Amino acid sequence: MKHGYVLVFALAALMCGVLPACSSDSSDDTPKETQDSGREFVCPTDALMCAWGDNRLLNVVIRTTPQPPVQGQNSMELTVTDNDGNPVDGLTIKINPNMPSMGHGSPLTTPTFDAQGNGKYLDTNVVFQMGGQWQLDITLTGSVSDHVASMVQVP
Ligand SMILES: [Cu+2]
Repeated sequence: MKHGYVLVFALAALMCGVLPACSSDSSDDTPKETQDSGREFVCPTDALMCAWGDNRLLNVVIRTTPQPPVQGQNSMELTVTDNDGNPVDGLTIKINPNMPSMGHGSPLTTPTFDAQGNGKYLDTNVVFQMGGQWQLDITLTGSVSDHVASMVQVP
C-alpha cells in the first residue's frame, strides 16, 4: 500500500470518467484514505500527490514548481503532518530521486530539504535529468521517522 493515495487518486479519476454525476460535486472527487487512527486524510486538490509513510506515522503532501514536474530542475515543497493532522517540524528530510528501471539516481539534486516552519520543507533543486518514471525516495528522520517512495512520471 505504499502508493495507496496514488492508486486511490487514479481510481477516482477513472470513476469520474464513467460516472457523469461525478463532476457535479468536486469535493467527492478528493482522494481519501482512512488511517489506522481512524482519521481520514484528504489529499489537497492543489497537490501533485500525497503519501502516507511506510511506517504509517507521517503524511506527506508533495507539491512541485512547475507542477507537474519537468525534465531538468524543479522545486519541491513537502507539507508533513502526523496522524492527528498536526504539522511536524524539526525533521531532517532527504530525497534520492532515482529511476529503478534504469538503476541510476540524480547526482545534481540537492539531497536535503530546508525547513520552512509549520510542517513545510523546501528543496529548490530536484533534478530529473531525463523523462520517464522516477521514484521519489524520501526519508524523514527526527522525533518521528518515516519513509516515502512515491512514483512520478516526468514527461
Ligand atoms: Cu533514466
